[in-house]
Amino acid sequence: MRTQVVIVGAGPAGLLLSHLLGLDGIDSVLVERQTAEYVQARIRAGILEAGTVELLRDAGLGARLDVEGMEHRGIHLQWPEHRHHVDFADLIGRSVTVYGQTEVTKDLMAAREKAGRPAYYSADGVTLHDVTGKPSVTFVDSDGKARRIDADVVVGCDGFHGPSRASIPDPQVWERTYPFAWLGVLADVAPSTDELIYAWHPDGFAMHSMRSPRVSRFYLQVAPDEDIAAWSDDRIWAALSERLGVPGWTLETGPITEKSVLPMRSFVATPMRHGNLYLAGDAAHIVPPTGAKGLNLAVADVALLARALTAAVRGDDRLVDAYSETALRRVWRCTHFSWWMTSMLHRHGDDFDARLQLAQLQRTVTSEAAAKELAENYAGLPL
Ligand code: FAS
Ligand code: PHB
Repeated sequence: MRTQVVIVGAGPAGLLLSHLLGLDGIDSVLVERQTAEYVQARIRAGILEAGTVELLRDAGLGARLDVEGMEHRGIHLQWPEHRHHVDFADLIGRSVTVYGQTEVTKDLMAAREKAGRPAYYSADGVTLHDVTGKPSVTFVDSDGKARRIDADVVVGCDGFHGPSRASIPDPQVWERTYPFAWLGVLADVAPSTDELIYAWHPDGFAMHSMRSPRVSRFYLQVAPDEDIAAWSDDRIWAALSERLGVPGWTLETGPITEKSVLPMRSFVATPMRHGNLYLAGDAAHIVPPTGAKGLNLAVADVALLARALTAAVRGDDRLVDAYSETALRRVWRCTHFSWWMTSMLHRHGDDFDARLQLAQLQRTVTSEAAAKELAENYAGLPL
């Protein structure tokens, strides 16, 4: 089989890249290790930056988002006895939208189906070949048939554990693992808050997010090697009530439908291009989810790369030649912001560290300049 762009990985980055290239008349083929059902069901990000919402709308993917997405003016920052709203719309004129990654993936999959763009799911043994010359990708398809796809370009959208990054010789890698993880909880209960609550607490960080007016999403800071079996539903609700509680406020509880432990790391690998191989999304970088950047950064990479590949097909290589350097400027900005939010809100170190964190929180909610810095980074810098 031959195509212009073969995309390894059909998560949000791969699916969106395929869609954007298709809008510009560029053919692509997606090759995904898992089943479509598995990819679609993975519970991950929940917040879309203003720029991400605009891009999805402009790409014809905004119909359900405009009906089911919940626009939020800002977030609540909290520590014991104190809860402060940081209003992004007032501060910088931009907001964020709550719309789960599962919904974005569902919309992207429906668009791919409708456009009839080819995708191989349940592909085994995906291997990249000759990425600096005439690239190809080989694999065994779901019927057990060996396949080879020849392409002008290969794009690795295969996440942190995919094979594409390994095809870049001598990458420079930066990594920071954190001394804690998140216990993620999904519950069939109406949110007890209008907008997200990020709570610093002596017992550990907690967050109240949501997915719809009837489904809430929570996170609890736990040990990096936490055994999820140690967290009964009762223990989860008790910890969330304690860490999120402020005088006069009650956390509503309900049936927990999913719980999982999510490791926390910062990771950046450069370059994001090697010959005719490009990386986008988690294949090149990972941020701790405290800043709600992971999915949005993947979208930003893909928006940049789609424009660059389209220009290259039309004979102008300036954007593809600048892709890695341009993408990495935003990657490092988002890596810093995610590290900053994570370091400010999670209990680690000693009491001196705790006082520094509380001082930073106090500064952020009382200084317009400090609040604007958070707002600009959280709502997202212009794409
Ligand atoms: P993805 O990892 O989503 O997609 C990569 C795709 O490549 C997958 O479908 C995978 O199956 C496929 N693949 C891997 N190896 C392959 C191979 N050998 N051959 C073919 N295909 C292969 N971000 C937030 O902002 N908030 C959150 O709360 C949050 N929670 C997260 C929880 C978890 C458990 C994880 C892992 C990430 C979370 N993230 C969160 C970050 C997440 O949203 C990512 O940023 C986002 O999924 C990035 O999208 P992709 O780059 O497409 O990578
Ligand atoms: C989520 O709703 O899953 C979510 C929201 C904000 C974050 C991380 C995750 O920073």
